Amino acid sequence: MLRITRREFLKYCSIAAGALGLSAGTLMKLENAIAGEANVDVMWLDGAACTGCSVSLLNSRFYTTIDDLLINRLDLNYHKTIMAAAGAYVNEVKFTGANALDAAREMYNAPAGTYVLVVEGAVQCATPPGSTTAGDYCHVGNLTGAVGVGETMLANTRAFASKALAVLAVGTCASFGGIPNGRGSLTNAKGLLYQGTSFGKGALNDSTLGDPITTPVINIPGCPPHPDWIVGTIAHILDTGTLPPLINYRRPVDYGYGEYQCNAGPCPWKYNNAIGSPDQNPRYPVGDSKRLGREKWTSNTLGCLGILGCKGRKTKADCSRRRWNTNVAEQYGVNWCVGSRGNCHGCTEPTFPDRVGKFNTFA
Ligand code: FSX
Ligand code: SF4
Repeated sequence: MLRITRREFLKYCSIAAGALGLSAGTLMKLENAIAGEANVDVMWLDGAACTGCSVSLLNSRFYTTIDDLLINRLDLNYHKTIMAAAGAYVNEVKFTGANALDAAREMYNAPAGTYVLVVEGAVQCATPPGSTTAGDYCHVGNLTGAVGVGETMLANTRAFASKALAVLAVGTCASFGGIPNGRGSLTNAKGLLYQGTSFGKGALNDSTLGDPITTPVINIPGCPPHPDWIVGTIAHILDTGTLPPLINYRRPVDYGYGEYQCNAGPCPWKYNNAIGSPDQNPRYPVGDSKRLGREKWTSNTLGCLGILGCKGRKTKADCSRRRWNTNVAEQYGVNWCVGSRGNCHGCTEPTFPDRVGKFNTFA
């Protein structure tokens, strides 16, 4: 559960009302629902994913630490990976006076628009052989307690999303389908609003799965997303009472989702390309690509990795500027994939993993 003051929440609701399409009547209901209460619930669901998004979140440092978030700003009661209890204890057994399953059901049964839903991982929508239930590839339990919702990630995600105030799709899987939707997948894994680049093919808005769900969705792609992108988006909502400005694919503009990696930092190799060398490829400004391949781990003078398959020139994010793994508040991190001479794999893009191109190219 996310805990903010009642005053902050009401301020958020009224300022965000236009963006969220909340009517005055809904706002009134919200005010009444939380009268005397000081918290807004956050439900975190995970489907088909490696859980790297949660692990990345735990590394938060730039804006604030995860300890500060959980102690002072958020009260995250339902997150199956980081809850103290796991497995049957979470959903079946009372522990320390609270039952996470009850908490989830309470959130679901509260008046509409009183919680935020976070989704990590793709939603698998296919009907497996021998089953008659769409989404039967991924079960998360009957978290709503409502008759007929069932246990699949698909059913739970749609049910919680339909009543949420807003939804954060954390990671490329939840945004676009990501690796679970890679070539050869049998499970019809989808993001919430998109499958790859196709809007209207997501788990919430594909009309073959039921009526489209219109709750506002913010996509924070990346495999995994940088912790600052997740925490910064949450902090923006809490601190300003507004949704962050979004650009294409409903991504927050603040984290470089409008800039190519080559330019955002800029990439240190971009201006280090043996300029003037007769071997230089003017399109991907590199020198001797065989030498580049052979020596990429040991030399820092060999220029752009584009010819080896680096996707920085078609991938939008600010890794090249923000970098990862800072241990100091408000200071950018120490390195990023390309900074350590590994190709950018295009993990923030809706075309990831197959349609951004081969991971590596050996010339
Ligand atoms: Fe996906 Fe998150 Fe990649 Fe993993 O769970 S965006 S596979 S880093 O962690 O959803
Ligand atoms: Fe840097 Fe890769 Fe862009 Fe080349 S393609 S400038 S190595 S991010």
